[in-house]
Parts: sequence; C-alpha cells; structure tokens
Amino acid sequence: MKTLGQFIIEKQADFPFAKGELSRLLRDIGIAAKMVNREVNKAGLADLLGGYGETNVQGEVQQKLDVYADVQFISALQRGGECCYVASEEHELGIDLSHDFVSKNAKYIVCIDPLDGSSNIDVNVSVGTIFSIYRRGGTEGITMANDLLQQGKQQVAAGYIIYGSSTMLVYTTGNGVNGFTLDPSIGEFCLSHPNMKIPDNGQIYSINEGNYIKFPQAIKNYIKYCQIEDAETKRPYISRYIGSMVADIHRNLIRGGVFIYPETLSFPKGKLRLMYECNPMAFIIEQAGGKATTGSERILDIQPTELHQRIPIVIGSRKMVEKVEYFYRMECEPSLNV
Ligand code: P6P
Repeated sequence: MKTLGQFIIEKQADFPFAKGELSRLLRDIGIAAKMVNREVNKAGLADLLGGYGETNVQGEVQQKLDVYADVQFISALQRGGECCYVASEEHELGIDLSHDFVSKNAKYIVCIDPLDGSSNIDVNVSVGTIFSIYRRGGTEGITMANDLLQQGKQQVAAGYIIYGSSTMLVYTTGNGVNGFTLDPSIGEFCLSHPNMKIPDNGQIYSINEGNYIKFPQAIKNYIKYCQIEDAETKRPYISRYIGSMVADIHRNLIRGGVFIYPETLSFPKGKLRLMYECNPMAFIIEQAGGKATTGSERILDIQPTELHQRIPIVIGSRKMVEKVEYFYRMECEPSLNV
C-alpha cells in the first residue's frame, strides 16, 4: 500500500518548479488529521463531547472537539512553516503566521473548517475537516483583498478528512482526486481510492427537506420531480441527508448524487461558507468530473467579498446538477418544457 507521504513525494514530480513546500504543507495537514482522528474516535470516553460553552464567529455553539481540531490544525501549520496565514471557521479574522520566523517566507494560505458537522459528534455521526490552499498574492504583508479573497479557481489544492466508519483523507492538487484510508495499525494514510471519479448521473438527492416551505419554488419543483415515478430516469430517487456536508458529498462522490443547500428564508444567501466549505468541495468534485454551482453560477468563479460569506450550493453528479439548474431556469422562464 502506498502511503500519503510516498504519494505526495511521487506526485511532486508533476510540479517541475515545486521545491517541496506544498508537499510539506499537505504532510502537516495529514499529521493534524491523525491527531484529530484520535480524539474524535474516543470523544465519548475523553469527556470531549458536548459544548465548549462559547460561540464562534458564526454564532454557532462550539463543541469541545471543534476547538480541539482548530488548535491542532493551526498548530501543525504553524510548526510546519509552509503556511503564512490560516483562515478558520472558528476565527473572525484568521491567524497571520507570517510574523513567525519559521513562516515568514511561507508561500501558502490555508482556509479551513476544522470540524464540519460538529453538531453530529454527540450522536456518533460522521464529521469532517475541509481545507483549501492558495498561494499568497504578493511578498508584502498579507491583505484580505490580495491574498485571502481569491476565487476558488485559484486554489492550488483542496481536500477533506472524513472521520467515519473509517477515516479517509481525500484531496486534489488539480490533477485528479485521490483518497487515502487511515490504517490505525501503522498510523498512516494509505492510498485506497486512486483517481476518484463521481458518476455522471445518480439516483441520490441530498437536501434538508425539513426546510421545504422555506425553499425557492425551483427547489420545491425539483424535489417533486425526484419523487415522481419514471422508469426511464429511475425515479423516484433516493433521499439521503446526514446533515454533515463532508459525509453527504463523500457518499455522492462514490455512489453518484446531488447535494443541495439552497438559499432559504432563514439563510437568504445559503448556509454553507464559500471559502472553506463550498470552494474546496467544488474543486474536488469538478476534478472528479462533477459540477458545483449556486444553481446558476459556477462556484469556483465567484469573487469572494468577505471571509465568512455564505452561498447556495448545488454539487455532485454533472447531469443531476444540470437538472437542478434547469429547474432554476424554468422558474425564471416558465415557457421551457420540462
Ligand atoms: P442543516 C453542519 O452544521 C453544516 O455546516 C454542514 O456540514 C451540513 O451540510 C449543514 O450544516 C447542515 O445544515 O441546516 O441541514 O442542519
């Protein structure tokens, strides 16, 4: 079995001018992932369940493991010296590491959701980490406009770790998607899913139907479309919703399907965050042959305006995403035949 470290070094040759910085940065993320995995796996025993008593910048109650994961990833990036700035879901302004001697010439910026879906921790449902890597814009100080608010298509790498029945790290550097499963017996991520591709079509739709009355009409119409009997398109489709973005999208990456978190009356701009949830997942899914839009606009083309901005997301099998886009257009152009 090829380990993550061996694979990263081997693929480094794909980047003729690479001097190993990105490889070391991915290694640092892999180390933090193993530390978080250890605590997630024993959360119930190590009194790491439950709330931390604080709320994060999103106004969400921080779970103890959220805070632990945030500390582990930031510390690993700080020690590694390849990252000059970390934008985390858990911090309003992010952490400028470029003042540290070890990171003063670091070339990369990391946007991260240290523990996504953390409200599921106490009920033992899969949670995940999502990360996105950019090059810093210039050699001067880190600025929001020049360095942080880059479009998703500027990412040099993106990935996620899913802490589930097994722990996997899935990432892309723009040359396809590869999945690594943690082998606890040797403490290494091993290549288990080379060159991952999402099926072009699927029968799974993933959306929180509890919000149905808050959805735009186009999404209400699409949900009804999924439920209508039609042998040719294998409908009714299967509804699967875990409530953990990493777990829902990982399942669809393997089985085929579409994940939708649209604009709603409660979240008029959508709930999920552009910089450290939607952009990295969009990069991965596009690299796996799928599609990721807001329902009309390609996510990787969006020009960010703020670090924690939220957007609607329709992501997964290309044909399923295109069908949702069709319902949005039809809502705008009712003359279109279904
Ligand atoms: P809802 C978890 O809190 C999260 O950020 C994503 O992981 C998940 O897809 C979504 O929110 C679930 O939101 O409103 O359906 O509970």
